[in-house]
Amino acid sequence: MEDVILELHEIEAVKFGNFKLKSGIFSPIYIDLRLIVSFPRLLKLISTSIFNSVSSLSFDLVCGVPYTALPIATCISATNNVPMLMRRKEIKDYGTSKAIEGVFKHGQTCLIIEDLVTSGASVLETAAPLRSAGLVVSDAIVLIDREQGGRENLEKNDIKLHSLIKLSDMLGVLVRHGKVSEEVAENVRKFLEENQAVGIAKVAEKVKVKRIPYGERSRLVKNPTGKQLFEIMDTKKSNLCLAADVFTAAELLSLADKVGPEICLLKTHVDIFPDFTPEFGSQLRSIAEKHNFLIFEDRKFADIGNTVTMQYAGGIFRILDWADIVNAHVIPGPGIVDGLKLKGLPAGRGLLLLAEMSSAGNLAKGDYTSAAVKIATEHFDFVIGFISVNPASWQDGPGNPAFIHATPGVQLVSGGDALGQQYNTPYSVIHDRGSDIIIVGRGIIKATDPAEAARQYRLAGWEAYKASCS
Ligand code: 5BU
Repeated sequence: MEDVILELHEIEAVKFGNFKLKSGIFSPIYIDLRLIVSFPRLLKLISTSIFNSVSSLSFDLVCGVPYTALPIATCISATNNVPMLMRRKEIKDYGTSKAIEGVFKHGQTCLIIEDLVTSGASVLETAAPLRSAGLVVSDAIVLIDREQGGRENLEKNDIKLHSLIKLSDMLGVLVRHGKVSEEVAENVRKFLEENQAVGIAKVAEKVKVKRIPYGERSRLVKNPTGKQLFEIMDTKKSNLCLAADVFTAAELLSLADKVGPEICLLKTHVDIFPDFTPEFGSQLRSIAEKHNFLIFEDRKFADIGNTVTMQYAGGIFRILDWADIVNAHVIPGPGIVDGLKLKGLPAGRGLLLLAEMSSAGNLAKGDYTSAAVKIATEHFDFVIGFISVNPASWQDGPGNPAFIHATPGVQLVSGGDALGQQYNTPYSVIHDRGSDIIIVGRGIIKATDPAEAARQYRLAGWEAYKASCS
């Protein structure tokens, strides 16, 4: 490895000094491996060394973490005849909208290749969509491990990190060859020690409100459905709501049974279904009981109080009979909540108010969001929380912990669709933005294996929740 280390230093991919990092902190070392594409011989040497170091592992495919590791993965793939996959950093709204490009079979093993690991977050971001697509990801190989908590983080997520060079070893080699003084090396060692898991600590600082665990919050809730929702989340270790936007009621029932063990909530748009029958409600409720989740009809009521009472209880769909939770816009003023409450409260149902929306250019912000919070507070017995996107940014943060926040527009990679939907990752939604529930539709239902995709989203959402509790 000495050759690689010395060459990296030679091309100034590793520099010593005082560098301001993205996080704002100053680092005595700076590593920029993007440069290696300009040095084909070195790129080849790195790729060969990486491949040789994983010769005892068995894998069917390799996938580089975008972008710096892509040329390394490409070299390994082409030289050793191992097929490669590419993960998109953003899912585009045209073409096939796939998160993973390339040909693979369910159950194949994929080795992740990375250039530099600090907290391990980038490796996890690549592992999640691979796993959702049905691939097995158990190992990752990195050129340089900065030894700042990445190994431990990945281990917690069942990924073993193999590294070619540990930063501490690199320092040793450079000191031995007179490239840096012992004093500079010692300064770097001290910096690394003091900045363990720097990426994670940085995000934690941004969260304004320390989270109270879901189980404890259930005790603060008056409404029986709101209380039950927190309890289910706590019991099932799930803050995942499936947006089951499939084409038929039959498909929805089959999907609900498959994904049921992973979710706390199933969200419907019942007016989509051409095959809706009066039995739909009781069929879905029995699946919900079997797997212990609640049902949320995303009806988005928006009329005056009198009209919404009829829309809620009557018509073909008789939503009140089977949906534990519905939601409403606050555009008509508080009368809409009075109307829905008239029917919903005696039945023990709960209501979410739309305080924010996920779509680009939506008007639910500022005073509108504040009005939703005020109306909710005045109807604490019936309103259980909000549809929100960034409650941590609200003037008083997510507010009363009895209220739950559910956020749509979630995928494992950020991006959007052709019609204005905007996606954030589970970690961003739960940890950074202070929400409680991730609402995921196409990220799960379009996956090859929706049950496995749901498991990945559940784990991602739960990890983010645990990180924000600690
Ligand atoms: P997607 O496939 O994950 O984009 O589905 C999102 C779901 O959440 C879909 O059922 C929408 O109707 C719903 N949704 C939303 O996307 N944005 C909003 O602001 C609200 C609901 Br409210």
